[in-house]
Formats: sequence, structure tokens, C-alpha cells
Amino acid sequence: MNKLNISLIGVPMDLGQNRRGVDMGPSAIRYAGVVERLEEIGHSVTDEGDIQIAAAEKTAPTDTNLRNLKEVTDASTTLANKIHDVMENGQFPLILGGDHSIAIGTLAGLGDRYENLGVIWYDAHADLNTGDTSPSGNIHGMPLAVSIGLGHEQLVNIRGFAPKIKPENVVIIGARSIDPGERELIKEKGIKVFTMHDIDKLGMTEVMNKAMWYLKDREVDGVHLSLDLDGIDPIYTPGVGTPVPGGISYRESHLAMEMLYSSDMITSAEFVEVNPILDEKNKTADVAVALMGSLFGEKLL
Ligand code: NNH
Ligand code: MN
Ligand code: MN
Ligand code: MN
Repeated sequence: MNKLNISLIGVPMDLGQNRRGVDMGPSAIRYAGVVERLEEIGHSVTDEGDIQIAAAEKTAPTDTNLRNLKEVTDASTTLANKIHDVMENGQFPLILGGDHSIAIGTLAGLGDRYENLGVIWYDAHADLNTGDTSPSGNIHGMPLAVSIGLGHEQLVNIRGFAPKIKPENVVIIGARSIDPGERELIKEKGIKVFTMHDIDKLGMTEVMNKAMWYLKDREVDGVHLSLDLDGIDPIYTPGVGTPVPGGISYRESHLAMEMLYSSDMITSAEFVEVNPILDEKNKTADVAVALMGSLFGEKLL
């Protein structure tokens, strides 16, 4: 990765789940010093501001079991168009969430720029639910399913094409809370998953090497990193809506980011689920910014 022109895009989305506060995630990450941190490394950063999101108090009722379907669809469309424009100008998109439903818009914006996009999904969850399998009706548990073409057609067809990515180009890292329907889909589609068991057993170095070789063998022409802060153990990132104990450590996460930097594979990234209301002194946003440092080439020495 040379010096990049990074476009920061904030997405204050809290409608993909039911805990308040995650809409303040982009502010918390800015406050934690993201722009300065990336500029210090030598990148140039343009803060594009925030995507407009409907107020949680003003959402329309929906006739599906998908909470806030219309508002999430509208925001995803706006985000997808924004990302498309930013890429047209040769900028590197760095998206700040917001709940993970925003990945629907991100991948819709990236999808038609690549023939064969790879995705690394760093998360405690698989985010492979559809309206039929979701235990919660929360769209933040669905973005990966939507992006491989499964789920509500309104979400699946954003920007008028589907699927956005191929299931065999996805690698999930850190999973430890997978719903029954997701488990079936993983088997059926052959989605590559490194669970916490794999990280415990093989170590992060080998997991990351395997993940990156897997994508190289697939001859991907870009790799998007979608990093849900709940992938990391909640002792380091307590400010998330659905914490799951037994997660990836702080140092393992830095190692993973450093290895991605060295590989020079990453072509876009998003950091999601930072919820300042649930956080302790902006700890989770601080971790997000520290990990961005490693992902974008910060050196310890
Ligand atoms: N799997 C659960 C659901 O679909 C929880 C999803 N929560 C997340 N996903 N934070 O990353 O509702
Ligand atoms: Mn809101
Ligand atoms: Mn997620
Ligand atoms: Mn998650």
C-alpha cells in the first residue's frame, strides 16, 4: 500500500438493530482521532461527512419482519452511490459505522467496480440471516446474505444488480455465535469460516495466511475488509450492541491488520458497530482507530 487518498464516509445508522447509540459511532471514531492518525502515517484523508439516515423516531411501519426495511434500503442506496462516486475519483473508501446493516450499501457500491471482489468479514457473527432465518428481524444480522443475493429483494437489488459478491469469495474470521439457518447456509454455499476454535488452535498468523491464500487462489481483484468491533473480545471493545465473550484479542487483531497491510490486498474497509452509549470512555472507538493505524501501515519501530 502506497500513500493513499482516503475518503472517510460516516454512516450514523442505528436502524439495523434495536439498541440506541450506535448512530454516534462515526462521531466517536472521529473524536478518537482517525484523521490525524492516518495523516501521521502519510496518507491524505478527505472527510466526506455523514450519509443521511432517517431518525429512529420517524420510521415507517413495515409489512415484513425486517425492522426498518424502508429506511435501511434508502440509506444503503445513498451510501452505495456515494462509494461509487468516491471510487470513480480514485479514492480509497473507509466507511465508519453505524450498525453492520451498512455493509449492504457498501458492497452494493463496490460490487460493480470489481469483477471478482473478495471480502474479509471480521465478526463474532456470520451475518448470513434472511427474513426467514433471522431470530431478531434485525437487518444488521443479514448483510452478508443480502450481498450474496439472498433475502428481501429490495435489499438484494440495490443499484439494480445482484449478487454483489460470490459466496466463495468470502472469508469470515472470529465467528463464535452462528444461528442455525446461518450454519446451513455456510455448508450449502461453501463459505470459508475461521471460527474462534480455528484461531485458538492454529494461531492468528496461520489463520490470516490461510485466509489470504484462499482469496489469492480465487484470483480476487480487490478485497474489502468489513470489521465488526464485536469480533474482538468485549474486554477490549465493550461498546458494541451484541457482545459475545471469548473473542479475538487486542494483539491478535493488530497482528491481523498488520498482515493485511503487508499483503497489500485491501482495497476498501469499514469499521462498524461502535456504540458510545454502551462504551467505557470511548474505548471501543479508540481500538477501532488503533486497528486502522495497523491496517494502514503504522509502524511500532
Ligand atoms: N445473529 C444475530 C441476528 O441475526 C445477531 C447479529 N448481530 C450482529 N451481527 N452484531 O454482527 O440477529
Ligand atoms: Mn438515528
Ligand atoms: Mn456484524
Ligand atoms: Mn457481530
